[in-house]
Parts: sequence; C-alpha cells; structure tokens
Amino acid sequence: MKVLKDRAALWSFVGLLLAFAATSFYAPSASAHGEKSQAAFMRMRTIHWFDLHWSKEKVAVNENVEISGKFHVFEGWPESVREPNVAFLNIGIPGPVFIRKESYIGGQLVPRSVRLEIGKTYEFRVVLKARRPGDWHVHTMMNVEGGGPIIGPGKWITIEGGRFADFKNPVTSLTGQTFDLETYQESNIAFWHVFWAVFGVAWILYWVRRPVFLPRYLLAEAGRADELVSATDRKVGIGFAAATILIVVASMGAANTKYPITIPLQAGTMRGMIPIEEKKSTVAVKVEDATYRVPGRAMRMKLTITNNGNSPVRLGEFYTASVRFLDSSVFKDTSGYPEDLLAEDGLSVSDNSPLAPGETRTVEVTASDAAWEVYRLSDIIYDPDSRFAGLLFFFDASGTRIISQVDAPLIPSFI
Ligand SMILES: [Cu+2]
Repeated sequence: MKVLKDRAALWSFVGLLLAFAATSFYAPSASAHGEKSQAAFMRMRTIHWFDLHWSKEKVAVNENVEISGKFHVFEGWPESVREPNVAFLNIGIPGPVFIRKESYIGGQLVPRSVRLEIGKTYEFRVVLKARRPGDWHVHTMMNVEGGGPIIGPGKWITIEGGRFADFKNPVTSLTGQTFDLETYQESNIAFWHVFWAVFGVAWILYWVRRPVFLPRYLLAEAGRADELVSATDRKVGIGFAAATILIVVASMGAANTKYPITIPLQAGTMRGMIPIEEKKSTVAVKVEDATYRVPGRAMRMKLTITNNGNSPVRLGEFYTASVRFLDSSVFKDTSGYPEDLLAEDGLSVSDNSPLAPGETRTVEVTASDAAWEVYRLSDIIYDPDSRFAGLLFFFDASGTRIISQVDAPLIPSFI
C-alpha cells in the first residue's frame, strides 16, 4: 500500500514538473487582441475605421491621449450581426490601463449605448487618461448588441513616467465636493463588509464554542433536541436579530443624512447621433471581378473607374478590415498608423496615371502585404460568405480626397 502511495506521489510530482516546464517555456506575447480570430468577411463588411489619429504614442501616468477618427457603418451589414441599433463606442485595452475620460460621436458625449444607422459615416473622439505603466495595444472598438465586439485598428501606446499608485481621477459632483474616483468610498465599502462579516462570524462562534456535530446529533436523535438551546441562547438570538435590524435602520438613516442628494443610475440608449454630411463620390468604381490566391498574401481586383469630377484623380489607397494598402507614389501616411496594418507600398495599379474628368478606365489593382496573412484576411476561405468590402481613396493633384466604397464577391484561385 505504501509503495503504491509513494508511486502515485512520485508521478504526480513528475506530472506537475512537466506541466510547469511546458507552460514556462511557452509564453507567447499577445499582439493582436481578438480581431485576428474573427471571421474575415465580418471584419471587412461591418465597420470601416479611417482617418484615425492618435495624439501621442508615449504618455506619463495622469496624462491624456486622444484617439479620433471616422467610422463608416457598411451598407451590406452581415446577416449574422444584429443591426447596430444599440451599439457602444468602446476601447479595447487589457483592463483599465487607461481610463476613458470622454468619448464622443458626432460631437456628442456618448457614455451610453447609441443607435447607429447603417450606411452612415460618423466622426468619433475618445479621450483616455493614462493609469498603469506599460506598453499597451489600444484599439478603438464598437460593441454591437446581439452582434459582439467589432474591433478597430490597434496601436501600441506606452505609458511611462509616473507610477500606477500616483494615478488620480478627480471628479467634482453637483453637490460641490471634489473626490478621487480611484479611491472614493473605498474605506466605507471595506468597513461595512468587514463589519457584517465579523457580525456573522460572531454568531457562528457563539455556537461553535460548544461541541457542534456528534453530541448534538445524538441528543436530537434521542428526542431531546430542546435541551440543545437554552434560555440564554434564545436571548442571544433575539439580541442578534434586534441588533441587525437596529444597525440597518440607523446606518441607513445616517447614510441618507450624510448623502441627502443621490440619483439613480443614468441609463438608456441615445438616439439621433449626427452623421457626417457626405458628398456623393465623384469617382464611380465598378468591381469587375476580385480574387485572391490560396495560399497567398494578396488580393487582386479588376476595377472600372469613371471620374465624374472635374479634376484628374489617381488611386492612393485601398482599405479593408483595418489594413491600409497605399500606393506611395500617390499618398503617404503621416498619422503614425500601426505598422503591422500599414502597407506603405502595398497597392499596385496597372495604370495609375491621372484619370481625367469624364474618362473611364479599367485597371488591375493588387493589394498585397504580409498583413493580409498576419491578420488572417486570407482566412476568408473558411468563411460562409466570400464577399469583401472596403474603401478606395482617390486623390487629385491638389491632394483633395474622394472616397468610393467597393463591395463585391471575392473568389479564391488555387492554381
Ligand atoms: Cu491589440
């Protein structure tokens, strides 16, 4: 028997060691945070984030960073995602390493869920205050009720300078006091929870001074249960009950006196978000066909482009699912867009000479970059709906931008 026990102990120990070794050698660093594993066609066909701007890449604790930009709610919203009638502008970070001081859609403060309209473009702005030192991958994101999280591009922001413990979150209430939300009422919460826990423990201690189980069980079995609770016990019981009621009522009164003005939780979806007034695009684009190689790192489109404007234009960028493919001879990014999502010269156009007003041209466009594979847009091969969507950005000689949206089936090619 002892031998058997020793063996079990030995092998358990070996198992534990193995598990420990396996987990300590395998320590992947998470760099993208959820979006990669989501269906590619959903990322392409839900929300298009563009014109993103990050006010800083390095901040100290208690300093603000502002993320602003626009998002377009795609017309061909997928069936499996509920319409964004109740959506919430969120920030994707590993816990409150920043706190969200303010967030706006169309200039309006949006602490609650909002109603977004399909097909509209909105401007947003989020003000974050740095809290915990470290390197953080900060995403803009939209939570859609019945649809899940729709994750925008993530950018690394470093919080250095200052200590976590120095973080302050002061708020001035309408009753005129200023307090730090980081610690407000902390001791009060601790006091009452500890108080009632001790109260409960005292009640149990009162009884467990005497033998608890076997003697009581036998006495009860023998039909002498009454002897187990004495007259003093009853008095103590009544004392505890009365004290409980008394303390609850008195402390409730005291709390009401100390905080005479309180309001219920403010809630409810906000309607009437104001979208950006958009001019109709002056460049008409027709997707003749679109394909991608499996396996591969690129997608190819045959586009028929008609310039209905009055100045010659060139194609500068194709955006899909947070990945930006640029033709660097037309347009260069200066916003500090996340490196892993920016293909600075990832867009090649068979003929990207200026397209004169009134002219129509059919071109072959190839968007290629490691990001196509790294962000698993290539995984559209596994999706039940092989259609893509994106934005095309055209520029005229003066740099004026014209946005056209594309949306078409995306057919794989295997040979
Ligand atoms: Cu991330």
